[in-house]
Amino acid sequence: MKPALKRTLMIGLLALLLAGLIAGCNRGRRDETPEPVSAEGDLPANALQIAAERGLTPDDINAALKTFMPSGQWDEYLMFASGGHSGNMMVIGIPSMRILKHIAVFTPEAWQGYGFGARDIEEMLDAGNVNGVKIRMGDTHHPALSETEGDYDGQYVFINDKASARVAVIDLRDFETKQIVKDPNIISNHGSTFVTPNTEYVVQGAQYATPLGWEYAPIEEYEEKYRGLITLWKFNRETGRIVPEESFSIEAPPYWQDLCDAGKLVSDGWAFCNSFNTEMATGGIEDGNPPIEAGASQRDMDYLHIFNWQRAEAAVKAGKAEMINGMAVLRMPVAVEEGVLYLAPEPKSPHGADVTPDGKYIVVSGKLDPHVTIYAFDKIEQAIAGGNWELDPFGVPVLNYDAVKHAQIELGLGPLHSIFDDQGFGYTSLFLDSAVAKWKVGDEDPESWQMVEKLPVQYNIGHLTAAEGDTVSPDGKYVVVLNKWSVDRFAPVGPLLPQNIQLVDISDGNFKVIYDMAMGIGEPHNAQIIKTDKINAWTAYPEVGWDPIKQEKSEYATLPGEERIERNGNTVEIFMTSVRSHFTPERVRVKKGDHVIWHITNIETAHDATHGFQLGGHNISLSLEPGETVTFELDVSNDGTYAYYCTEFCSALHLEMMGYLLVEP
Ligand code: RUQ
Ligand code: CUA
Repeated sequence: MKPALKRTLMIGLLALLLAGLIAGCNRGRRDETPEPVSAEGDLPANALQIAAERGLTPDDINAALKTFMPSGQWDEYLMFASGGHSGNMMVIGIPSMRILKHIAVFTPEAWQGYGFGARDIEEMLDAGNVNGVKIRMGDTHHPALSETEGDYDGQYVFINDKASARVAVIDLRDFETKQIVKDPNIISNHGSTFVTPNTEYVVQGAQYATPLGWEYAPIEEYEEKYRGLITLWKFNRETGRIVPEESFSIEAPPYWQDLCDAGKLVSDGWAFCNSFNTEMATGGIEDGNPPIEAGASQRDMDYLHIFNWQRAEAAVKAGKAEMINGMAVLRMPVAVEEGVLYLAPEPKSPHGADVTPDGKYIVVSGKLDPHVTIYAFDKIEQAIAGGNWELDPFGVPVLNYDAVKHAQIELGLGPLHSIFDDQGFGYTSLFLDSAVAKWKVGDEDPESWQMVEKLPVQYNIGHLTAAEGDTVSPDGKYVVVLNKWSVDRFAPVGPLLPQNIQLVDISDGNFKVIYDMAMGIGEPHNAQIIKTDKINAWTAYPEVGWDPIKQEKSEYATLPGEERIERNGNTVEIFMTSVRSHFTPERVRVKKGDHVIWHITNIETAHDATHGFQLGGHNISLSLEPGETVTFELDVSNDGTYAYYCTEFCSALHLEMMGYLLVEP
């Protein structure tokens, strides 16, 4: 056979193989729909037999029918759940509870090329470093979807890192982290992230008080030098970035600010954070002091922090803030003077503060109080207008409890967080009871706020979330409870057990657990659930040569035919492309001691045509989504022969998608 003919045949064969492979993957939704069963129709003859053999109860069958998603069909909702001390976030389909994605945020994840060489990502992670220490972990707690007029708009999601007081921005066009900001004045945050109704600001409450800038001060000087803080991170929707220069903080007493929620509709402009440890306990059991948990639980009341971010913004614009470590801070006396900051007593070690969908009430749960306490926003306004307060030791007005407290509902032990549905019910997690309390959201009549029923869940429950539940118009249908301590629910996998989620059906008056899901990673703190069709994610980047961090075409975009290796002294710059099933160039020759700048453009535009790139011996792992350009840099300090290859099984000839890095001595 002539070599030319042989080559043509080979290429033809390859093309066939590839076409077959691509056609073989049935990727869309179900294309031919068999007749669904009708309500009067018969079930397949063996349905009951299967159920009987598996020992299923009618409730089990009901649960299975409500959660099963036929192959290729999409879930109605997406849940964005924190991954806790994994430092990342998870996307889970509801009602199937299928895990769709881990989004790397604070912690490197090799499979998505996050934090293993990609230059822009390293720079972004470095923006979250603390005093020069590279921070490559996090403790994510509260995801917040961006909102327009108090409704999730599907554009962005934010999440905090409690451990180092950082906030991240994730763009929902590609579900990737775009920015990490570090608060320069606090070292931990918790009441974060929560957005104002038009995502003007991302609200962040501190947690453990330190001197501002966490500089050293003896713990004996706690009251004098340690402070709490509430930060309003300004968000620019057009650039998709938090703007630290336009952000500001409000100094607060060294009570430990906890969960926050922004006001909405009638209470727009205000935000609410509760606090615990108004005792200002600092522990020291080793010195014979009461342990922190006892010291911090002595008083009957802690303080709900009530602040007006619009007035704070105006005061900052009027030059009334002080710059502290590069951040505008409204000091406490100024915040009080400007009518920005108030406190209201709240029963025993509160945790969650949640604003009702109509913005009229704030529901506070005291961990050590069996009630939720409901504050009426109009009563808060009246107390403020009427000067109905006393001053706390820091000169902050404490509104009269009886004047602002509207109602209380006794729910059970250890209430933590509340969420709402579309039928006028609230749901509160009961940590100690391992249950969810359902209660009637009342009106001006305090007696109208009533306990309805309690649903036992199988673990100690922390947060709970509902479909579109933090918006001005919740959907109802589903509540997801986020648990700790799975004990005996799953087959043993060693002493470190998976943490868990349960799906609760609340449609049509139901109130039943219909799915148990192990997350497989760290504690799911909070989550938000959005309608899937509100999200318009890209299937490929808009142009070949895309820089996902800047969300524009990269200056290093390399098109077919432009591949090259340029040497300039000791610096070698590589412009590479990837396409099924090769990298070009396939041989990269450098010398020991060279500095290598390596750009790779995935020139594919097809849905799902991702290539990966790992370079043995160099800690490099990249993910090249269709159209993406990635750059990494290397100081080549060892000579030798190294292989780089594609990590995504992208075609039948994926194993051949490799090349050699030849480092001459
Ligand atoms: S926490 S279980 Cu939000 Cu970090 Cu309450
Ligand atoms: Cu590209 Cu495997």
